[in-house]
Amino acid sequence: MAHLQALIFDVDGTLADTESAHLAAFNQAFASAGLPWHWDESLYVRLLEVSGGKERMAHYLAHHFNRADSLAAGDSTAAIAPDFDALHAIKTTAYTQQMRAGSLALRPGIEAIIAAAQKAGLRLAIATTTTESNIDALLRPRLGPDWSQGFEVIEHAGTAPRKKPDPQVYRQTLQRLGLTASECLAIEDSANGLQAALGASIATIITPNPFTAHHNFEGALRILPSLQDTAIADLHRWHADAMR
Ligand code: XBP
Ligand code: MG
Repeated sequence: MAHLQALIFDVDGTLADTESAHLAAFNQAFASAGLPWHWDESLYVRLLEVSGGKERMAHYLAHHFNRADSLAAGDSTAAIAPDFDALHAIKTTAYTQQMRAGSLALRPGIEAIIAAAQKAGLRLAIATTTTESNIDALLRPRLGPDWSQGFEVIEHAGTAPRKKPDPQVYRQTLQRLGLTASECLAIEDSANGLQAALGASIATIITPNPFTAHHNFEGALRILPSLQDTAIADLHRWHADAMR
């Protein structure tokens, strides 16, 4: 039976409840670009079904934004054909500034489980849809300037362009770890993340958050409110149960 060797962490919504900050950054970018767009929380919960900030904005324009009304209101043509790369760069700058300046804590139990896993000799990796700069902006102030040394593999939007639920980011993580799926556990918060990990045959623990609590988590190994009360021994036991 395969033995647990590595934990693979998602970032947004899993390591920290970052989506409110992402939402604020999107709206800040729309305002600074002079776009007549504003996403409220209820719309963002729906838009989060599309992974990837650029993909999410394109989905919004295609499926939610009323071009005719906007043009009738005299909005600029930019509102109907924005440069998503440029807009996402503005958004990422706004988000990283928030992360570096803000007091957003990592989710309960995250720092402890990372430290305990390292002490127990488990290998750690990150498999996320967001950008490398966003990961650093979140983890550097909270885990210190050497945070990345604790993660042997970091796969992100820049290395895995096909976004969750596509399993690319997890398959590339396994390949770089040199491990099989049965030697790993994934930690996720969303249905897209679960489907991506299961697509790579990785047993997955879900820790939902207010943006994802309503998602379908069928196929998850465990659904936990957080990792606050989870010990490494629990992870080994749950993993062994899953391998039987
Ligand atoms: C969640 C996402 C990301 C963020 C926004 O990533 O889908 O798109 O919502 O970040 P994760 P970007 O896989 O870590 O849960 O604007 O950089 O995409
Ligand atoms: Mg997530």
